[in-house]
Amino acid sequence: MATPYVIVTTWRFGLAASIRGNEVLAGGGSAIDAIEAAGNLTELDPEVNSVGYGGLPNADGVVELDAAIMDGPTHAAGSVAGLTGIKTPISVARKVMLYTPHTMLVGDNAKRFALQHGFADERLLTDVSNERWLEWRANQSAADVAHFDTGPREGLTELTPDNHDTIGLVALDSHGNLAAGCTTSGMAWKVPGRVGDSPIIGSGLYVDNEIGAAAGTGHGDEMMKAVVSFRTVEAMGRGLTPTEACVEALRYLMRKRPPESFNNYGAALIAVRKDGDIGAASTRSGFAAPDRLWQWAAAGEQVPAILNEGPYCTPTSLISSL
Ligand code: SD4
Repeated sequence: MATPYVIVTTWRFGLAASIRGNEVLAGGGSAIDAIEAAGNLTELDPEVNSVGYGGLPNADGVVELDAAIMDGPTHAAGSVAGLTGIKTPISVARKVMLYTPHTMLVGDNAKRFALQHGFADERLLTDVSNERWLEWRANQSAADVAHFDTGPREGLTELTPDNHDTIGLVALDSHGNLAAGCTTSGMAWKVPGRVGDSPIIGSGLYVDNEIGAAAGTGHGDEMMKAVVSFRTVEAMGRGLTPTEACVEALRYLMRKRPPESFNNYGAALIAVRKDGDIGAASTRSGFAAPDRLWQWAAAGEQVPAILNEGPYCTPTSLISSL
């Protein structure tokens, strides 16, 4: 019997991506094809300033992209980090999976690999992103702009409303197979060379074709310390619903890290189970600024294409309930 196909994605812009992925699934396409097509839609949209083309740059004004993709049936994965000049990093990640014996390529050599595979070298910084970067830089001290000269820093990366909004993607196809993806320009104004959670298998995304798939968005420097996507899938394997599993992984993260880690910034997860049940959870309703309302999108055979919100679990409520 055919499985009820479905795709789930992060953030408001995920709605258009989910609709795109759902078209692939409705045509009998594979989960991984749906993930790639959906991810590409967001990557190529210059209005989305946190993914692919039009993404906000690092402290040097260079757009550095992270992306990964994972296939359920083969348990294969591909990943790129610190990739410059290529508009569709999730497709490069898929080529890494298919055409190398490796899982992850970084920096200049990831770009070299992409060019060898026919990707075009293009300018990723739009005029809007460039303006935003110039504005940010004008308000920094020389030491801050240099970043590496500031000595050891207490606490966390400085967080602003600009810092985030990765697209995480999970899908189940009509053949009963799962896949996951994640693509981002990472934190705006990051230290050059910084790699977030998104391209890290188990952190930004994870799939077990017998259980389910999960993907994340949020404070990558924190999330990767708790391997949250792997935890979510593993929890579904123990019988939790997708939403319960996302909540459990976030609880673990917040129990391990100081509450201040989540003052300005959040962590959110989406998940799909092998039977088509879907869910999500976030540490807060808005990340860093009220206009960055946490929303997640879904579209599928039995799921209308809609944006969803919550559930939310604040550090204090979770910590006091432990
Ligand atoms: C990162 N996790 O690079 C990404 C950013 C993000 O919502 O998803 N923000 O840390």
